[in-house]
Amino acid sequence: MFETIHYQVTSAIATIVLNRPEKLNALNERMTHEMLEAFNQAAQDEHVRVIVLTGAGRGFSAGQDLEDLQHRSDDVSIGDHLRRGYNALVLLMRTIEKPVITAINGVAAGAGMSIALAGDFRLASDRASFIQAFIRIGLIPDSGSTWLLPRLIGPTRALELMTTGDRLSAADALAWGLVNRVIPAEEFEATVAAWARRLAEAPTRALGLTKRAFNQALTSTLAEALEVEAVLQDVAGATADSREGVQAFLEKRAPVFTGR
Ligand code: LHQ
Repeated sequence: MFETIHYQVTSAIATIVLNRPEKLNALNERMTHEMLEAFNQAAQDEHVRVIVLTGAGRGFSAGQDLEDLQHRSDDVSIGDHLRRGYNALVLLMRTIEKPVITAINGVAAGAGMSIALAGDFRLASDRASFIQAFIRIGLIPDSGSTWLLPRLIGPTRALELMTTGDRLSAADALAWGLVNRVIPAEEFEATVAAWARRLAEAPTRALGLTKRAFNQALTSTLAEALEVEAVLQDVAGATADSREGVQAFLEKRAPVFTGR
């Protein structure tokens, strides 16, 4: 049973809701570990074909719970705290071979912003905003922000956000390429659900393999990327969904993908 998050699977969509709204879903140790557990469950559940992560209330996540941090016993260093929790979580989100939507309903600050960035599809409400809050408390960006942010918005803008801790609006996040869409708050839930449904009906294996090839290519040479494509295309080409896609095209009908 989860205490700090809600986890629900409906129609092949796993939804994880961060649920400490009174603290803008600030992350304590329990919450980070429950998120890890939920993502692992979703990864292993063959009925799940897409994962949505969002926040309850007016925030997505305000990052590390600073009260919790202050009361932390000193036998675990901050580095180990990161290694055991946030680092594992962000790596899992990026390597799960199912699409992950981060539905950013409100403010995403510190590690909360890093986790928002780790989604494959980042959908923001027009009430969302983004803060590299680390510098405001004398820390450096963590939980993947140093790697993810410059790749999404370029080094100039990334370093400015990291060193000023200034708040980025949803509109600027869209203009800078940090999010896929900005959606009016009243339409947010329905629009996220429509994106999730579309992804849940897509060829899941091919989506997962695309994610693997895409992520590997971010750190490889062209020659390496071409080889990864060739290897993974063998795998994709042998799936039932690929056979169905070709068959449906030839029969001039819409394909029905099963995720296998
Ligand atoms: C909070 C928090 C919070 C506790 C709002 N903690 N209560 C670092 C170190 C070690 C290990 C691992 O990782 C990290 C990575 C990090 O994430 S470092 C960055 C940590 N996060 C921050 O520094 C952000 C702190 N929060 C804020 O600056 C503001 O709350 C923002 C700008 C996010 C939102 O501002 P407002 O909309 O004005 O809301 P608020 O400040 O009034 O917050 C609402 C409540 O939530 C409030 O409690 P209260 O009892 O007064 O109603 C806040 O104290 C609480 N809260 N963030 N991170």
